[in-house]
Amino acid sequence: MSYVDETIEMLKEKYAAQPEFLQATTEVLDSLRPVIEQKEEEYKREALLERLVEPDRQIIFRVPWIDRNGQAHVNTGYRIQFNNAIGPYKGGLRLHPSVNISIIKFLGFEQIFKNSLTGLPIGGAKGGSDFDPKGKTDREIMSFCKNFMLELYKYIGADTDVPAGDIGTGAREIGYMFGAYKRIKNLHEGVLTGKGIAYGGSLARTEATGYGLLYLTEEMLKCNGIDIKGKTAAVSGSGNVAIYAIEKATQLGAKVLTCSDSNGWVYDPDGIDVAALKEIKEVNRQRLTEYKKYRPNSEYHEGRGVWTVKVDIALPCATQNELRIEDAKALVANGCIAVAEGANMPTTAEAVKYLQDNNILLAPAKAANAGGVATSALEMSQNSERLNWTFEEVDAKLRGIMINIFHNMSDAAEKYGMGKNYVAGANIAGFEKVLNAMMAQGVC
Ligand code: NDP
Ligand code: 2IT
Repeated sequence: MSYVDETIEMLKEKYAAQPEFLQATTEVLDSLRPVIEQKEEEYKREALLERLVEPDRQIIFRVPWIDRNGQAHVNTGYRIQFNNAIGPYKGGLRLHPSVNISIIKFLGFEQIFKNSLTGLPIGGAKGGSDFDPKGKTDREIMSFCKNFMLELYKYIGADTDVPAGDIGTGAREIGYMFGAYKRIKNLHEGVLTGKGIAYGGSLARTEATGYGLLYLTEEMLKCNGIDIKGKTAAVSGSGNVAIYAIEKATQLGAKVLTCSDSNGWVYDPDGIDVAALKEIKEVNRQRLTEYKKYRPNSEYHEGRGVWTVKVDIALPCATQNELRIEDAKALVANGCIAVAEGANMPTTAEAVKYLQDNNILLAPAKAANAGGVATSALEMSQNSERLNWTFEEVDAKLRGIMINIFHNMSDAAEKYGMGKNYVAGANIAGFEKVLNAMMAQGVC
């Protein structure tokens, strides 16, 4: 049995109860075969793959907090420090009731390769809690965030581990957490990214993931002889990534017909109105049912459905495994040409295969949504030099990074004879730098 297969078998046995982690590791390991086969004996002797799939550290802790009626509650907090071969641990914090060890481990594992692809010196980590921010008051959110940091502060630092936002964690939550860290440690350092502009945040970090997704998509289409201008797109989600993906897609001349939240979805034949969406989601924190009040021509539907709309480009920007085999079939049947993943692992393994078999250009998450963490690393640089760059400067760097990522993954796919398999290309290109660093640093 090959070293890759042995490692996959070991994972299946040891982590049978962690399906998302198995899905992410199996996909990556499977596509690393041509790299591993070159020096299989040497890598095996160093237990390279076993060390790659086992996090450096898994921190799980209790988070008590008090609600508006004085009632105390307890949630579970996580921080998985996966790999710091190429830089300090870096990755977001997810606050969502579905959070569990399998989800945080899959996200942390993906982050290793994504962060490497940015070309910047950042290792992989992820964290969060099964706390549900929905329907909570600001005071309740503050109580949770302060108590979360009361434990997390022990394990993080500007040169150790730098958390950031993810689902359910935006500027408000980062602010409360930063305040707690500063108070406990008496240190005003760049320990979190996605901070407010007034206290060390970077311009364009809010926009970065969505904008970066479109910069990479535009380049991928261009290199395949397609102009993004005039194309139609379907977006899922209506959070941070989705909003700025819609904004940039519209600026580039595409028309976005859909968006969604966990209750339902919107179809707007005139193109999603980003200003209305920002007011509903960022300012008022309401549900998408409100959208029709701004755009009477639009339709609101309960449940799932964005992938049934006929579009040229699909941009999943909500959550993992949201684009399933039946959705992939509907997209292909409707003549879709490209899928670019804004969310982490939004496409099921079966759907990935179907899309690739049908020659859809598929830009995988670890490349396509790397603009967020890349700009976080730019925020870290600005914090270190105690300077602030302009929006234009950060945005230009972001665009350069995304174009570079596209070419690196495309070149890697070509180098190993995998054509336009960007999924494999991104895994290999992200892995190579981590591999070199791990081998140079010896068994540790
Ligand atoms: P937000 O919390 O801002 O928005 C999440 C959106 O997705 C909301 O519209 C939410 O709907 C929807 N959603 C979340 N979970 C589910 C679910 N289980 N089923 C259906 N809909 C769901 O998060 P972000 O926009 O920041 O993150 C979206 C995705 O992008 C995630 O996969 C995240 O890991 C990834 N990502 C984020 C980055 C960032 O910088 N923020 C960077 C790179 C990737 P509702 O409000 O109803 O829950
Ligand atoms: O999934 C991701 O890359 C993020 N949530 C952003 C992480 C970061 O450190 O900015």
